[in-house]
Order: sequence, then C-alpha cells, then structure tokens
Amino acid sequence: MIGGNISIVGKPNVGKSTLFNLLVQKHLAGATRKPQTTRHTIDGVLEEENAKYQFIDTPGLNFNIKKNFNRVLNKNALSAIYQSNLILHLVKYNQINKDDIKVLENIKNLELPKILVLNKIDLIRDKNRLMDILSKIPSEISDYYDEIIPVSSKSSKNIDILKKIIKKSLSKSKKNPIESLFNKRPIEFFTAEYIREACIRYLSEEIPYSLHVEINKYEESRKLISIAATIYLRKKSHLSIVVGKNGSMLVKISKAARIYSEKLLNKKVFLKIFVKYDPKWKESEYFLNSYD
Ligand SMILES: Nc1nc2c(ncn2[C@@H]2O[C@H](COP(=O)(O)OP(=O)(O)OP(=O)(O)O)[C@@H](O)[C@H]2O)c(=O)[nH]1
Ligand SMILES: [Mg+2]
Repeated sequence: MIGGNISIVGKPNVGKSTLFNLLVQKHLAGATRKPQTTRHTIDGVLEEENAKYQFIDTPGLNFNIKKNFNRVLNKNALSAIYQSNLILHLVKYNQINKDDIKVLENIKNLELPKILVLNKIDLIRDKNRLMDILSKIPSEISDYYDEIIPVSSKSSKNIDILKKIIKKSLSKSKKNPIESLFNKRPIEFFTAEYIREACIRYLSEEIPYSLHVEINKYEESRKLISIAATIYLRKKSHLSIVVGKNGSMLVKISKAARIYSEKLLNKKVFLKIFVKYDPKWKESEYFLNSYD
C-alpha cells in the first residue's frame, strides 16, 4: 500500500485549490479568479487501488506583505509542508518569477521529493511553445525538483500522468507515511467556506478580503440540515452591499453556498445567513488563532 501526505504549495492564484479539488474529486476548497482565496489548509483523501493519498491544499504563500494576517496564512501553509511526504509546487507555466523562487527557497532544503507542476497549459495556443518553455527553466530552479510536469487543472490535461508521478515518488520517499496530523475539518467548516467563496465571487474586490464567516448553528434531522451563519464585516458601508437591494445579494450568496453544501452533505440544507458589522475581527487574537 502506497500512501502519504502531499501538500500543494505555491504563490497565490496559480490554481492550487482547483488542482486539489480535481485530485480529491470533490469541491472542498474555494477556488476563484481572485488571489488569496484560500485561508486554511484543507485536506482531502483520494483512494485508489493499493494507494491512499491525502492531499493538502494550502493558502498561497505571500512573502511580500508584512501584515499579521499574511503571516498567519504563510504559517498555515508552511505547517502543511512540514507534515508532508511529497510536495507539489504549483506555478503558472509561463510566469515563474521571484515570488515562486521565494516559495522554492522555503522548500528546497527539505528532504522530500518535490514536483514542479506547471499549471494552466490549456492557455497555450501553440503546442510547440510548451517544449520551449520547459527547456528555458533555468537549472538553478529545475535542479531542486525530482520531476517537472505541465498540467491543466481546468481541462484535466496530464492529471493522470501527475498521479503516476506522485505514486512513483511516494514509493521512493524515505520518510514513512505520516498519519493525518490535521484535525479533520468539522463539516460546518465547509459551509462557512462556501459562503466566503460566494462572497469572493459576487462581491467587488476589497470586500471579501475584509470579511469573516462564522457558523452559529448546525442541526441535523432526518431529512434536513439547518445551518445559521454570520458574515462579519469590517466596514459599515459594506453592510448594504452584502445584503443587496431587497436582500438580493444575500439571497444569491446563500443559494450558492446552499447548493454546494447540499452536494457535499447529500441532504437538503436550510441556510440562514446574518450580516454583522465588526470592525475588529481581523486583529483579534481569537480570530488569528482560529486560523491555526
Ligand atoms: N486557464 C486555467 N485557469 C486555471 C487553471 N487552474 C486554475 N485556474 C484558475 O485560476 C484561478 C485561481 O485558481 P485557484 O485554484 O483559486 O488558485 P489558488 O492557487 O488556490 O489561489 P489562492 O488560494 O488565492 O492562493 C481561478 O480563476 C481558476 O479557475 C488551469 O489549469 N487553467
Ligand atoms: Mg486556493
């Protein structure tokens, strides 16, 4: 039996959560076109014949900004790396820059197999360009990886090959498979994340970054799961935007989160969302600790 923890790391917005959802065959992690969508490490299991993989999606590593919040996100991502048997370093195929090198610096000395995954190759029109791109990766970068593979998480291109490489690398890995060290996320965690994902998708740029979702009630009966959640906002002026005209935005957010929750929980969900103004959530100890 082959197994192990495989963390997916990289700078923000390269497609880590999209790849993670594809590998675990479930929509567990929020994935949107905006950077810093992921705030928590999330683990998901893929079982195949004679193999059990535990994939870990991580927040995008961001070493540029010296804010407390970013430090917490980086800490979460790095803690996943240290609990891994294998690292997938995801980059955008044509955009390896200093931010990716900073990620590499954080993983290069770890005695673990590392795979460089060049994502988003569906965006390449001329297929010959791919060979060109691969051949131009400088050896100061490529030398640190056991394998380099181009994929598309959107069109699933080369994902089967990636899985074969993962299997091969894990079987060579000297480190014993580590039992899941992550607390399994409580099921309501995912509803909170679906609400946040819908906010990121539907609200304009800055609002989703300054909000936080808490689940206040989670009750399961035979036929129905009843969930109450609160969206906390840092600015008063955001209240009317999040609620929308006649509550229309909240209805839209709630519907998206409910549909994802029903799919995951396999039951009818009744979801009630409240919106509150709380200017201090991002600085509070309680909040920062909740991101461990
Ligand atoms: N064209 C294309 N787009 C992709 C691919 N993979 C992901 N994306 C898009 O890239 C954007 C970012 O995807 P995410 O999966 O949220 O990226 P992430 O690395 O998890 O981002 P953070 O959590 O913010 O660090 C989304 O709009 C995805 O749809 C791909 O293979 N091809
Ligand atoms: Mg993500």
